[in-house]
Amino acid sequence: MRLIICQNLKKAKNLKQAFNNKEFKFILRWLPKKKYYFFFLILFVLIFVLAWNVVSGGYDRQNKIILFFKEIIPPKIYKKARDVIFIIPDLKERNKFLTRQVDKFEQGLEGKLFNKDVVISTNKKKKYELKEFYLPFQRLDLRLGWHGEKNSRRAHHFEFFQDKVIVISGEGQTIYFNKNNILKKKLNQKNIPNNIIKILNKNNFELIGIRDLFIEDNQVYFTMLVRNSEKLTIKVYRSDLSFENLNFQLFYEVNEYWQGYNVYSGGRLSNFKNNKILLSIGYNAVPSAAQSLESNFGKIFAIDKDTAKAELISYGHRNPQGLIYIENENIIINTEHGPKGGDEININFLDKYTLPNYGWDIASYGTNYDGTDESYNAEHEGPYEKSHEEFGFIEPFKYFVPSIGISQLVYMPNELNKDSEKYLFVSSLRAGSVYLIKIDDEFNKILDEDRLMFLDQRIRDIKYDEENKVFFLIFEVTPSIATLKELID
Ligand SMILES: [Ca+2]
Repeated sequence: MRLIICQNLKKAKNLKQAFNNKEFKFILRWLPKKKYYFFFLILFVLIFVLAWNVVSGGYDRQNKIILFFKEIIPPKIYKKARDVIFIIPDLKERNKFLTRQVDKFEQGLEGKLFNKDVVISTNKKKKYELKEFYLPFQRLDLRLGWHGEKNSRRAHHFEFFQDKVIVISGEGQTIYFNKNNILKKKLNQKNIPNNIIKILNKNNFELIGIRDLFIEDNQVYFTMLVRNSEKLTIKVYRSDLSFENLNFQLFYEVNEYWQGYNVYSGGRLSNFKNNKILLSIGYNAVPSAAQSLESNFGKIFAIDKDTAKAELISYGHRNPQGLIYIENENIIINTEHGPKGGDEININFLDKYTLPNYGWDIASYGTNYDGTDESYNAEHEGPYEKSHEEFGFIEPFKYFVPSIGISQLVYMPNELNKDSEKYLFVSSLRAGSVYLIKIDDEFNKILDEDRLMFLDQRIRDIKYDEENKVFFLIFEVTPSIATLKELID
């Protein structure tokens, strides 16, 4: 309609002629009566807001309406719409983001507190105080997409050690700060020199990314993905703990390679029992590997801290990027990314199972990214099986469709919660949320679910500090160290 009016205005020699035009009079007759204007105005605003949500990054990845529109509109079109129709809101958002980047850059290693907010859970309306402190690391570039290889070096991880927090950047920079500085306006971060770049240069490795940091018995471990003459692999390094200098040595390597960068590497470390630590390895886009006992991919291993001998604990994993061991219960809980849909929380009851199989790449509640549903497994034709149990696999304790981009989790035993119940706090990248999952005493049932949502954030790592009664998180878009403390009314 606007187009016709504009065309008429162009054609007409003067305004009077334009408004006398037959076509224009026709339009006028069909224009809604005054009382409908308000309705149309609201409709227009709604469409504008919805469309902005579809084209911008700032929407809830669990919102089914927006996801539906995203599904039917090709990415090229909504990216074009973002750059043309929504240029002003887009630039405004971009400007806000870049201003924050400059602020982060200029404050150096201060670890400045730059955001304070109250977040209310969606279901139970629990209130949490959120604080965000700068991390002096590079931002995740959302416009590259989460699978951009550069973003692989922008996932950062942290660990507590006594009264300190140690953080490793995706590029291997190590820093620390005093835990109690979260009560102040600055974390006052300090750099710890390390030999990671030396290791890379000496071995002619290209760094693909750091996948976890873990501390036990005064030793620091980290996992690293490297490219070595065109092939990729995963390695674990270890150093005596020091705040002056970290001198890492090779601790464990799988000596198995995959071609081409992908995001299915796993790489989490966790405490375990019998002088061992746990390591998760993803399937690395190698078909059938997760189901094959000949391959290290798609597995969770326990590695002896003295001999570095690996014991296979479980298999059939896709991309396990969350991993904990609960000593009192003798269970391992891992999270893993599904394909499109089908993110999982899996429980390994060590007293009950021997070498459990979690089903990938035969069973999954998700489908392939391209919309097809053909299983990757060479011996299993046709779509992924939904039921795990029917095929002798362990059913996920919980699965998420659509995917939340599941990352790390924290177990909160009864004594740490106000209601004296058990909880899992599960962080997510895609959904920018922490899920509060109330579970029964036997880890068999979900009693209740709640969610804390942080729009425009991706949460890579989460841990609970009992001393300050706060969760520490890593948000990777700015990036920042965030803290979450429940507010008691
Ligand atoms: Ca599974």
